[in-house]
Amino acid sequence: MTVRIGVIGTGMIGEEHSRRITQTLTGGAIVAVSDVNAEQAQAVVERLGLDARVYASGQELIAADDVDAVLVTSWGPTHEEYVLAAIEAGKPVFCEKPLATTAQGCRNIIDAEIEAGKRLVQVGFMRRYDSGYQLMKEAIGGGRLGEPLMIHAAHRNPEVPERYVTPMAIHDTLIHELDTFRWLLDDDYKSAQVLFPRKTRHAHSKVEDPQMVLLETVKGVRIDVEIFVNCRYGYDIQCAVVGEEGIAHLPEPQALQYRQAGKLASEILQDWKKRFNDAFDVELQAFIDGAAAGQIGGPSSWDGYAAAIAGDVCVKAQESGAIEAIEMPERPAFYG
Ligand code: NAD
Ligand code: ISE
Repeated sequence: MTVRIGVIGTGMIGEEHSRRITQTLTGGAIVAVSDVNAEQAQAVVERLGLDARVYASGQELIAADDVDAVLVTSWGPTHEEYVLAAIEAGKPVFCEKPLATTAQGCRNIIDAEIEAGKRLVQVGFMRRYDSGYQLMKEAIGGGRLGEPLMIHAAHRNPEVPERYVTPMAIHDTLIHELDTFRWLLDDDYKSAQVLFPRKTRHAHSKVEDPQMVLLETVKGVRIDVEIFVNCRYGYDIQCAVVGEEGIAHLPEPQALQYRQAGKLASEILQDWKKRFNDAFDVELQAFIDGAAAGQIGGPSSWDGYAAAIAGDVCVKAQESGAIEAIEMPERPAFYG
């Protein structure tokens, strides 16, 4: 069975995901697209050679009889409305991060999904599908490291545009780590603090850069994450889990080593698309297979909600400079 997919939001990642579903993955076909910028949607149809109808609105696309499943890849503030509409229509929906821009928005989605009686939402936290992070999870779960005690991590981008402002370091960037560490450790957060080191001269006036986020989990694991979005040299994701019996480091992306001109060197990626290319493939294949089987798995609405709650507290901590408490409501049995 081919899962007939409608894509809402045909910008950068909407096009990327449409390309991979059409050219790399199996079992799915893009039959519908929609974007507030209709010309943009039409251009993607033409560039990718899709046999897809362009809908004037996301709501019409969701309601279409020949759309079995929905991809929401529009701007964050529009996600909640589309995910709710897909749940209402009983259609599986893959939603890029963030699930919603407020914790309340995520809660609304959870309530609707529970009301619908089955999981329909997969959130685009693709790091869970990255082979390096999966090895780390196995090492932690298998007890090889003993109990995890600390995580040292970094999320570095070469540069960010003018529209990237201080809270985006949390909502746009750290949000991936906020999900990944909960998943790696099978734990939740208890507190957050954000420190601002000396600012790089490469950052524009509306963004504090770099930032250091300090998290504590319920089980007492201490985590430090450096967010440095104008680091200049490349896109660099680092993670080391320190356990009682040893340390596990996230593998570096595969790269040739050169011995040349008196130097030993290897290239550093510049772009998150390449760094997580394989993870995006695996996550979307899982969504297509889940939609075909009527069984959606992977990062859930609850995970989107948990990351949003922690993210909101981190933004509060940016503003207060204090250690702020993170309180997670009890997880409904529906989410296992
Ligand atoms: P983008 O600006 O390139 O594309 C977003 C598209 O959504 C635009 O074409 C815009 O016209 C369209 N849009 C806006 N409002 C809409 C509406 N109401 N209905 C339909 N379309 C609408 O942005 P992007 O970089 O592709 O990011 C899109 C989403 O994907 C964001 O939520 C972003 O956080 C997420 N994202 C995730 C990753 C990841 O690593 N998982 C990476 C990049 C972006
Ligand atoms: C971007 O929005 C993403 O989601 C990428 O995965 C992330 O690493 C990058 O820093 C963000 O800008």
